[in-house]
Amino acid sequence: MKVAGLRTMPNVPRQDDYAMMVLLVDDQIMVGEAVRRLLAGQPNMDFHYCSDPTRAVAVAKEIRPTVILQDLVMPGVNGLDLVRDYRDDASTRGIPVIVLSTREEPATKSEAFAAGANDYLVKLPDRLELIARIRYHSQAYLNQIQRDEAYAALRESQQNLLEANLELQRLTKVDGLTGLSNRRYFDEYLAAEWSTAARKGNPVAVLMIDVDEFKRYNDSYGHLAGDEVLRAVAGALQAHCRHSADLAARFGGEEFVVVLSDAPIERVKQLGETLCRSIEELKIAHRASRVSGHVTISVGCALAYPAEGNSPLLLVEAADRALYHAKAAGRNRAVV
Ligand code: GH3
Ligand code: MG
Ligand code: MG
Ligand code: MG
Repeated sequence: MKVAGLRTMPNVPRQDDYAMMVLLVDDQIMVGEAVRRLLAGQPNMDFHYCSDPTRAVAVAKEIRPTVILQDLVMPGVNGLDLVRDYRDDASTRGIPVIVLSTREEPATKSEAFAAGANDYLVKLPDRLELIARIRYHSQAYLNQIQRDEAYAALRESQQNLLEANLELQRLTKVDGLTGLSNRRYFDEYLAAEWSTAARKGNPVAVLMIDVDEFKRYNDSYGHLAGDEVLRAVAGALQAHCRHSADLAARFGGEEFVVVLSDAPIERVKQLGETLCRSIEELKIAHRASRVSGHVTISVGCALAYPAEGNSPLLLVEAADRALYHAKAAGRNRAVV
């Protein structure tokens, strides 16, 4: 018997990773024995026989066949119903089913395909044809599984890449030491806030914050302890910024910056003073400070309405000048 085209089927590559597993469901022990003999000695092919059709689905779930040979006429069970049962269960849905029946009428064959069968052989088939069809369907199934797995792996790696990219994107905005937004993000944010404020006719405020006597702190306690202070200051700043409306960022070194949008100057000044008090209240010992026995900050506040001759840069410079005045006036204070 010639089996047309099997050699050239593109979806049937050689693949020996998985054994083929044939499950025969047939009430007649003689058929079971006959098929067992037909398949005897086939390399890379296991055979399991189930004579009890009421157990067929459970057995299929358990042994995970790569193809099912399904009898049609069995006592109390219609083989076509079994085919539908395989198709209904997620774990057996994809398993190819070859109907194996003594019935030869085209209408029965047609019904079998309609029920979800993949192939139809009249009992008992020629050995070579049976083996060829088993191999063909098993291999197609194994290939499909492999494609599903490859696809799932691809999806997973794409997902990982996506997440890694998001994380990288996040990291470009974050200061590594303090976890606050970094200078790059501050610049972007301020420019965007400036545009929004220009559209709405709102003011934008910047608070420039500098740790007092920080060089002395490093000299006295060491650079690592200094880093801890920067983290603590960053945490306090963050805690005092309204979550979405304000931005706290590390401007660079021991300097921080806060952006307030659409806030009256009173609130800006008030926040500056609150920040000074909150750092003082951290009570981080600073024995070398000439300001107080604890770490303190100075804050320069500036507010501007976006207009001709004004710019984010000028606003930052104004905050910086106010900071200079806060330093000159004795530190540990906020100046507008
Ligand atoms: P002032 O009260 O006038 O601000 O005095 P200051 O000592 O704080 O000012 P100065 O600008 O002279 O010193 C800033 C110091 O901040 C110097 C530098 O070593 C330290 N510094 C800058 N970045 C970091 C950092 O990331 N970690 C630590 N530990 N120190 C830093
Ligand atoms: Mg039968
Ligand atoms: Mg400084
Ligand atoms: Mg300083």
